[in-house]
Amino acid sequence: MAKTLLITGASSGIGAATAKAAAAAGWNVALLARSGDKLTDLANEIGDAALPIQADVTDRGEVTSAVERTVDRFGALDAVFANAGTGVNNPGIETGDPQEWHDMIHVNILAVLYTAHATLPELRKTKGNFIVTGSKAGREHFKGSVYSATKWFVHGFAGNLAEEMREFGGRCCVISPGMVNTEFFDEPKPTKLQPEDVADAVVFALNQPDTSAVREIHMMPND
Ligand code: NJP
Repeated sequence: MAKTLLITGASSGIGAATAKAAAAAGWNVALLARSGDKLTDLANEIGDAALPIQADVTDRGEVTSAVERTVDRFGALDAVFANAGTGVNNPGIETGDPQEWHDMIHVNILAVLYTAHATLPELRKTKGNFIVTGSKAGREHFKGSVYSATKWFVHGFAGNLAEEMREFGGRCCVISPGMVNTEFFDEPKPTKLQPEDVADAVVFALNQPDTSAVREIHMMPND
């Protein structure tokens, strides 16, 4: 029977590319994001293996109900890709906008916790895999960057969650890319790293045998 992967931030970029790559590798995919039309188009492209679920990951109730719908449709949950994220660059704390800090902390930190909280009971049953999108910015320091600080949280959390999941045979991996060619930035940035490259790395982590736990994948544009 096909295994099932729930992806947050599936409407574009890394999440959409991972949905296609995982489906091509034989996984069922539950697709979460706020942009329902984009999810419907993606699900139509993938076919019966895809379940589009419009959900805001900062709403705990919507995350919980998305997990229930996924298990109702596919029978189990074998893996999660907590990938939804948002970022605003500003030159420093003195000039930063506290509302933007709030939004980044809500999506990049709290929503990752909500996603883990809602999915762990299912992943415990399947000895599943929780993969989360960190960042090169979560391994280095940048002047006044709240975005970078949220990704440092993600890296710390992933390591601790890996230890928690290990107790029931589960696994946790953090993917930390450098700059990727997605809609993440208001203006396109010059980078060679493509969302499909990151998607292939996620599928690699997903398809490890039971004997192996890939804990972190750090990848950079080859330029
Ligand atoms: O960007 P983009 P990426 N509820 O903008 C979703 C990290 N990263 O693929 O809700 C639900 O194409 C949004 O969906 P929608 C980055 O931090 C990137 O590059 O429809 N979903 C969309 O599907 C992030 O964690 C780079 O607007 C919400 C997705 O998030 C991850 O990669 C480098 C949401 C964003 O897709 C994917 O970003 C790096 C909400 N409240 C790490 N808010 C890079 N691109 O260079 C947002 O190191 N989304």
